[in-house]
Amino acid sequence: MGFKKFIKSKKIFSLLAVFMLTGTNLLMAQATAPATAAAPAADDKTIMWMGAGYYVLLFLLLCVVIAIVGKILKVYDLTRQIQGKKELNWNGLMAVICLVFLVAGLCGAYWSFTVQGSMTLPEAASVHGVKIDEMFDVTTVITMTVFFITQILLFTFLFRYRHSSKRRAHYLPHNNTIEKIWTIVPAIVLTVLVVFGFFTWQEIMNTDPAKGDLNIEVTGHQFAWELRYPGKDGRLGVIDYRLVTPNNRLGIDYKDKNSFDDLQADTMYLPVNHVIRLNIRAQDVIHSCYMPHFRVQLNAVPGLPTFFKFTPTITTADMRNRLDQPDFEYMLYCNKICGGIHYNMKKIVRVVTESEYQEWISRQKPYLTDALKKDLNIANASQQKSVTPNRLALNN
Ligand SMILES: [Cu+2]
Repeated sequence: MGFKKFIKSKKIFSLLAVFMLTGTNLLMAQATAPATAAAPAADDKTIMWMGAGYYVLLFLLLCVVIAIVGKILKVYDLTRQIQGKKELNWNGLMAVICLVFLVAGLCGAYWSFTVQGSMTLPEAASVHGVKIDEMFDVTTVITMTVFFITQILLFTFLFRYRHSSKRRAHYLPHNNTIEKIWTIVPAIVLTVLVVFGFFTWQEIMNTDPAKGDLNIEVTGHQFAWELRYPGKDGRLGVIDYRLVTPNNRLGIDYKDKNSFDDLQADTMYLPVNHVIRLNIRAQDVIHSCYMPHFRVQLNAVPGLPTFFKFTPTITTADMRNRLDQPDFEYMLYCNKICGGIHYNMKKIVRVVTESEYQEWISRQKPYLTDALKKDLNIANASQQKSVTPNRLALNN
């Protein structure tokens, strides 16, 4: 086979497509659960290979079935023609296939709503989360109504107005009324949705900076989140990126007296029904602060401190009871693929009662560690040393 013929060969391309499909399937396949003692890693690999192979085979089988049905119909049509009978009505057949496709598609849409729809978002555990869900539901109902009406119309029209030698197609070059309807109706619906979204967003973001909001700082860096809580003053000290050192990872400026009682924490504790102001920062690349249960998501952008206010409404203990999962935890994730170990950027979030929160916060360690104190003293001493000779020089 010549080279030109070889690269034009459909069979070669089909095989290549199958190999690429298999490869992609294998590369993208992820084990659903981490390897445990009961199901070691080797078993996971076998499941992955079997899963990928199964779908490739299923796809090939479907192609073969379609090809065979097509060939059988073709042979049937040719036989009828040889016998001098009327040839097969391909237009009618296509019209029926359109109806079958409509029914199968609607069943598929129903299946994806009932099976996958329940996986979209967990129960909202914050005040504004309920409003966001309402907005989501309204948008879904409107778009799905349009989806079902248009799909049913599209395929039933294809069936109803299939080609017929007894009928001539109606030529409709332009109709202003139709143009107006399909421009104005979606414009009104979209305007309502956008205005609805705008007011909800305003309500969430433009709250008064009331006293008593709990300020928590969350700083993203490759690849972890750092938490900082204010001390008794309720205020977080100023940060300056130029002050970042191994012992002062956030670059806290100790010229600001609010900094001295700041606390560091490993788990994010939130008192229930308390307004939380999450101050979001990033140190290197863009991260995204994502807490799905609270419907909180905001990018963490280097050099652009931002915040998100929310009020958690369900304690971790309550949620464990509701879900009947004794080890359930709320989580803070990074929702921006920020590098190789992006998946590692998660923190446990615990919503507790006010008294539990007070007890927990009293046990947290100050950010100003002994090592950092030592660092700061060393810095002061060296500064003094460098200043003294200059003064002497000036005096001379
Ligand atoms: Cu990240």
